[in-house]
Amino acid sequence: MFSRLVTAFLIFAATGAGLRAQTLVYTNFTGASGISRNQADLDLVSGAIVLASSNRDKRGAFFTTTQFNVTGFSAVFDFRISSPGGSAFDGGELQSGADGLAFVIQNSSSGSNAIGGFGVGLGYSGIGSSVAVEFDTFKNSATSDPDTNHIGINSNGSTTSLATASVGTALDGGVKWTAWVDYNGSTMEVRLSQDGIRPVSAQLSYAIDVASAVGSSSAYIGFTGATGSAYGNHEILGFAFSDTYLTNGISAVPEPSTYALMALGLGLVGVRIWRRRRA
Ligand SMILES: [Ca+2]
Ligand SMILES: [Ca+2]
Repeated sequence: MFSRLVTAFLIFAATGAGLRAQTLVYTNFTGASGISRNQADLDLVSGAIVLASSNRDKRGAFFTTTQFNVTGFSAVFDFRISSPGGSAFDGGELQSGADGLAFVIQNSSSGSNAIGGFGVGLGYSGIGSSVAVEFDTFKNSATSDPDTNHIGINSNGSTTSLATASVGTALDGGVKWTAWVDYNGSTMEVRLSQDGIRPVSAQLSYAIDVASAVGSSSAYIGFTGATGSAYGNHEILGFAFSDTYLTNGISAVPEPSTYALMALGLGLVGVRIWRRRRA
């Protein structure tokens, strides 16, 4: 019940000499404001956003309707890929389950309405001025995929990755994954786990100038996903983003009750700082 009331917040917490860090939190997406859903569905029961359902040739995306600083940031999100099915040949292999999803930072001409290609495109292909972290469950020879279960860092709407890492456990096994993407201004790190605990070491790390890649110090933040002849159900369950890099990342997508307490705590801190400066 409470989770239906608490969906999305913007916190503006005072940091240092007048700088303001923006934190975006979606404990789920029921009644969520501040995002544009582009061919992606809201699951009214769970509050998840379904980027692409377990059917042929689906694609979907959602992005923030405002831009956030991307010169340094920390993000965490929960996702689930379930019901892998269908089949398609690629590279001489008959595969089932496809195609995956991506966390996307973009400043394309379509803005918050951006959506990319089906299938191998992961709903991301063609979205220019962008950087993406892909979670890819289908091995495409056209994009030099290393295997049927990997993560990668991509840019400028290309699904041929700049760097990849194989994942040992099936991404589309129907279990909730938590993923962390942290960018300190020079290196992007990706972590993921099924126990909700942020791994000490990154599974994938890549040096990249995000501001140059998107052509701006700020960009729209969101997700894309797609299916082809093979398919799966691709959901984003929750998402939190800080437009300031945090050394230890964001530990988890806050639970609705925890988040209400955290927001209250930050509010009180803000009041204290203000009073001290006025005194
Ligand atoms: Ca692929
Ligand atoms: Ca790939």
